[in-house]
Amino acid sequence: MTRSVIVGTAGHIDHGKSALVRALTGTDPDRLKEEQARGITIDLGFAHQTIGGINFAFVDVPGHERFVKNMLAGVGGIDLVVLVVAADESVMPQTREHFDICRLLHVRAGLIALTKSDLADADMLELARLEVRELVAGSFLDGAPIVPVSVRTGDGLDAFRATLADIGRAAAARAADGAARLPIDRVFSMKGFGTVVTGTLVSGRIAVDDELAIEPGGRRAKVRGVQVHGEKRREAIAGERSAVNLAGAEVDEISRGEAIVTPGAFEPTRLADATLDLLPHAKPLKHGSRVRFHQGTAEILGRVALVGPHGGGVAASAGNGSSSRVEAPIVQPGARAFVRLRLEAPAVLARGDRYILRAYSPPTTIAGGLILDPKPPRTAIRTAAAIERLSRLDFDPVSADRAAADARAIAAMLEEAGVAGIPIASITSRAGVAPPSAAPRVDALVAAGEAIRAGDTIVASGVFVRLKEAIVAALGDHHRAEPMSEGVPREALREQLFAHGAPAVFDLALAELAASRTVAARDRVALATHRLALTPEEERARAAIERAYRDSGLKPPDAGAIAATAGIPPAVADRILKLLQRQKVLVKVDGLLFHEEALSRLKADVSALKSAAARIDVATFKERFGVTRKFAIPLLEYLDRERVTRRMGETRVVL
Ligand SMILES: Nc1nc2c(ncn2[C@@H]2O[C@H](COP(=O)(O)OP(=O)(O)OP(=O)(O)O)[C@@H](O)[C@H]2O)c(=O)[nH]1
Ligand SMILES: [Mg+2]
Repeated sequence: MTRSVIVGTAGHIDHGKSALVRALTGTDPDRLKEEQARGITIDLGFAHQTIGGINFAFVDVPGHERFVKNMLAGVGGIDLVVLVVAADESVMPQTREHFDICRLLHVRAGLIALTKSDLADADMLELARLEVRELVAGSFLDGAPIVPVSVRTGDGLDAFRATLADIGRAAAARAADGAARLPIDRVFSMKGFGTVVTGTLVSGRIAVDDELAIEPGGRRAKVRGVQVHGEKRREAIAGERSAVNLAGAEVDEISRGEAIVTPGAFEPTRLADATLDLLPHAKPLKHGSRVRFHQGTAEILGRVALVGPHGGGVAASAGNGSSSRVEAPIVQPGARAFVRLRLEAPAVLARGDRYILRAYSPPTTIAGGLILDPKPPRTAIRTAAAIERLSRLDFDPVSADRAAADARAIAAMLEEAGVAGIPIASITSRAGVAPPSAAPRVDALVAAGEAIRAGDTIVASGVFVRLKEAIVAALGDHHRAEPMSEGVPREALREQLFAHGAPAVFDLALAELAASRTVAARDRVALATHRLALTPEEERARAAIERAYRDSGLKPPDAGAIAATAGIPPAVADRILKLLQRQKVLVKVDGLLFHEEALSRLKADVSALKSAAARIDVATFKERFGVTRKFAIPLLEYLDRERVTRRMGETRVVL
């Protein structure tokens, strides 16, 4: 299959971006009436062409400073950039701004088109070349080809195509094994098809019949059709400009900025921890500044909370204690910092995403950065501990061993999640791990003894060990305080130690403690070594009461009478009666207590009547078991509940 490469244009207004795309593809990317009338690009334009055996998809962006937000919606998914500089005007403000944006987004490759070469003489061309070299020095475009072209004369176009194909060939492929993710840049309705969304598939695959989610919001939609470069396809893969026909979603329910994704792989979030690079010519950035956050095709208002400086460790004013406050920070132009982004609407984010910030007003590009944790816990941020935490989550997306960095991040996230643990599903978005790698990653953590898996949740091993210790300690305390209790009800123990934890984790801890014979876990949980400690008086009372109930069978005396006859103080009798019920020696039936043996025997006797196809009514029951109506009615109803009999009118059948 032919490689697909997505090329974005960038550059100042009127420098010939759209004209170049048209010359290369034969398609005018300025499709809006207003664009054609005004001769400028307002919104994104799209065109495609096979050049040198590569399918190039062009995303043409507007240069006008008022439409930078549209440029940002287009540049997110590109593989390489054509920085367009008109030879007769050279480097201008949006040349710089667009270039800054490409750098902040870590666009990896590109080339420079010195357009309108027919309007410049040799000196002007040389000057423009020099200025461009100076602009890109030290960046990803340092040393990139600078190709003079004229769409008027056609000069340089062949050389440009050849250079573009070379660079396209070298562009890295995108992750097709990741979760499907397509930030939407256009939504429209097509006659006979219904809703169509377009965008760059930045990861994963989208195939016909896939069930996808539209995030934020989580609405589901089914893929009815897929087109890439105007051709019908069974599936689109990462790195392709795709048009997706959706069933079950109306055009007015979807907008640019949303994304279609694998359901469950991305949790929309209003909070994200990130690195931030402030541009050298931006103003110092204050804590709490209101900004425009751009990621994918979305623009969301928000504020930047400054956590602290990047790299240089903890600020000198931070002190030593991990809870000490860091001095109210400010980011200086050109510096990098750790920040927490607080968004006013949810975003679809994953660890490793690049983002751009523009000032609230005037809306100029000021910064960009890397998402480290798209779902951080709501902890204090201006502390040395917060800086330390972000240092652990930090990674260099270009040179770092991503798997090792993500493993470190998962370990840090696990630790801070404590007893709540993290759902295995969320390591896709929070740790940026592709879904097929999530299970092996979890297996590796478990094998390395760093985590415990319980159901769909993983918790840090340390947390799990401490939980088991806490269970043992709590049971010890309980037994000392209440030697007559056989233990703590399971739910009460969970509430006491683990109210915020995942139930499966608690169950696993108990199961392991039971397997190692440390505890006995039934309805109540006790240490395995626990024996009921009854005083001699209590032991005598227990024996007397139990005997009284056993001997009286289905006609037990009143509890008070038993105590009085045996000379047991009421308080002691009360404790013992409760104990015998917890131990299920005595069973309560409609307020009456019976010995368990008597009830078992009754059930067996009644069941035995089945062979005789007998029916029982109250009179026969009274007669057969020698009991009065006072006992007969509750006992018969008890037998119904136990499914030994079933009532039919005035009689009962034995089941
Ligand atoms: N002489 C000459 N004119 C050119 C050349 N390329 C573009 N132009 C003209 O420059 C003007 C602007 O070109 P566009 O391609 O619309 O510029 P743009 O960069 O897309 O502008 P925006 O999208 O609004 O930022 C048009 O009138 C083009 O005809 C060229 O190589 N030579
Ligand atoms: Mg244009």
